[in-house]
Amino acid sequence: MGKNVTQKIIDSHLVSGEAVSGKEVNIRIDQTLTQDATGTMAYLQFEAMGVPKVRTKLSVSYVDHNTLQYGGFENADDHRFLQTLASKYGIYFSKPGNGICHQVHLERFGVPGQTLLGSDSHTPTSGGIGMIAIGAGGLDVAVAMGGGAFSLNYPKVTLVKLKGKLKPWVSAKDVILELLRRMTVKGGVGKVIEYGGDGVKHLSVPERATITNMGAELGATTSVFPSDDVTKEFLKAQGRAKDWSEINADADAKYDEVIDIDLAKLEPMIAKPHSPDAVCKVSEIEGMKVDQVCVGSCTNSSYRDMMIISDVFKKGKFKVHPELSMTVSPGSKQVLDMLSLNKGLSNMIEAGARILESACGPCIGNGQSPPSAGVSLRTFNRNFEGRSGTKDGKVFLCSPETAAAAAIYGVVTDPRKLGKYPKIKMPVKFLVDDSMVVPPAKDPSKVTVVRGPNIQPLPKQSALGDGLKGKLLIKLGDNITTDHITPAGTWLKYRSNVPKYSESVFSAIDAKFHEKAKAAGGGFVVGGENYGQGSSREHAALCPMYLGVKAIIAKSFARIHKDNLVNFGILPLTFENPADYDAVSDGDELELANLKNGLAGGAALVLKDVTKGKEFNLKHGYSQRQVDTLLAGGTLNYTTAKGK
Ligand code: MIC
Ligand code: SF4
Repeated sequence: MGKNVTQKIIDSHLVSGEAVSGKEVNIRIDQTLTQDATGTMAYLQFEAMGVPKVRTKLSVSYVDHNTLQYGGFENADDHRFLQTLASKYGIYFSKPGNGICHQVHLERFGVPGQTLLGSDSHTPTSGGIGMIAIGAGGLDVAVAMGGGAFSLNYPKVTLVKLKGKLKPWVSAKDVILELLRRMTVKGGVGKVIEYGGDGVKHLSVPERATITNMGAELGATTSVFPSDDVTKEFLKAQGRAKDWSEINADADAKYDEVIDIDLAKLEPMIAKPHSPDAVCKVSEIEGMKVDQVCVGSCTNSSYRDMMIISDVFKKGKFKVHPELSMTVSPGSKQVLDMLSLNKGLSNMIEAGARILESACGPCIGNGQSPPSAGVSLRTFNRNFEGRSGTKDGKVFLCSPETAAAAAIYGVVTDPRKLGKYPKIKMPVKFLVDDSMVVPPAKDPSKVTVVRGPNIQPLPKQSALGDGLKGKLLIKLGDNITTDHITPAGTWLKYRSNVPKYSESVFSAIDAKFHEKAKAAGGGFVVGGENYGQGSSREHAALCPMYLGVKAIIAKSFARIHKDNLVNFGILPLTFENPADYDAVSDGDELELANLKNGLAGGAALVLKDVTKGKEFNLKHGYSQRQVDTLLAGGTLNYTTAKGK
């Protein structure tokens, strides 16, 4: 039987397990990437494994999240730690300013047909180039760097069949927003979203990458495009023709689900606050006053996206509206360099746009937070409440075209009103200058890893006993994001300092949570559907673990977060009957007895609400590996014990 693109790549990397959807398999990882905000922990974990040099084909350590922190040594210390560590262990180091990890990886390192594991949830961006690129917690990436396989549930594969061609002023972002509208933020769980159909050939690699990037918001394992002539041209233009190989689905390939999208019928779309799936047509909210516009992020910061903005402003045709603040963050040094050479940058500067560094910036709440109750239109991928740094800020997600229209008129405007659509040609040759990528040392013995005071040791977890007891510390609703659990923004500088960062846990919901949790000696957390959606940051498990959280009981979990909880020895459990969620209350005394038997499947896993005098059945769905990991108190304990 024929195979689809997903199966071809996963199956050729299978180390163990059966290729049956839903079953756990282990795959070999060719490449890894980390970014600074998750990287410091990942490398501390890698160091703890005692491996002298990475065992991947390629590993890259990027600095893009926390590049320009206000006042203090923490960032610079982190960067120095990351750079010296990379040099010592055979890892390429992409300096701050070289660009956003996903954009740079697509341009300079991604190879069709290979697997990539990244400690950032938008790692699937490289699916645009025909890779199986998966986001994971730093610990999983550390294991992969050490040559270990990556465990995942063999996915279901959804074919998104693209037909025809996009109309002027409608672009790749509108495709993924339409998909989010149809599938919701949970619609992709357990699936790889594979793109096919005759519409694929009309999309350039960066456009494909916009789509695969935001597949993360569907909750998908990853998203992938075939590797075809368009991919070949892109790699050739990057001076990497030798990295190309063709990967197409076989004619008789099977899919678990097929979704049709007629590109020609799509209109400009926009996601309303506070969820990437709250999507409507731009025309439905036209006229709403906009306070700021931000262009950039790993979703929409390619040369093509920047040139759209530049062209709209060309020759002083339009200016940024006087009551609005517009920022532009080109995705990489390559993009910025090319814009500065072809004067694309001066069109933007002349129009009044503020040019920011090639980094994540406002996307992660690092600067340009909206004014109080202000409206911000962003070409980014996440608009979770408070993520921008302004609690009552209203963030909308849209294409660069829609962002440009709003920047000019100061109100939400259908970009089709802007007149003639700029024709942006993909460069035949990109400007290639990798001087901000530092290769690893030839002689690692000469390199000393430098650790400033912000680099704190990893906290430890003890092995699981047979029972857990404690208070229900906090009861939460549906779609709790990792930004709720461990916020970024001004807290980012403490990513290497778990004791300090733990003070941020649930701070937007209950500022005293960390004190309460500590005073109670830890306890339980209850959540609704899709608990832990969003980021891959393992701090969302590590910090609650530090505060003594023992188990999270929810209606359902987001994939990466669930894996992170297991990695750090916190039990992610679900209610057998979701209605039982309503029966428990904040402050209840909870008890989980006979755990070992329950986890082994020998007995029901029963949650006792001592306060209410009630009992509820729970489910776990762990693989044997996960049970063993939890019993050992997390992956580090488990792998160390296995190694003995
Ligand atoms: C994000 O977009 O939420 C981040 C910041 O890139 C995270 C990683 C992190 O929290 O450091 C992600 O997407 O995984
Ligand atoms: Fe950076 Fe934003 Fe992309 Fe996360 S989503 S990697 S913060 S640009």
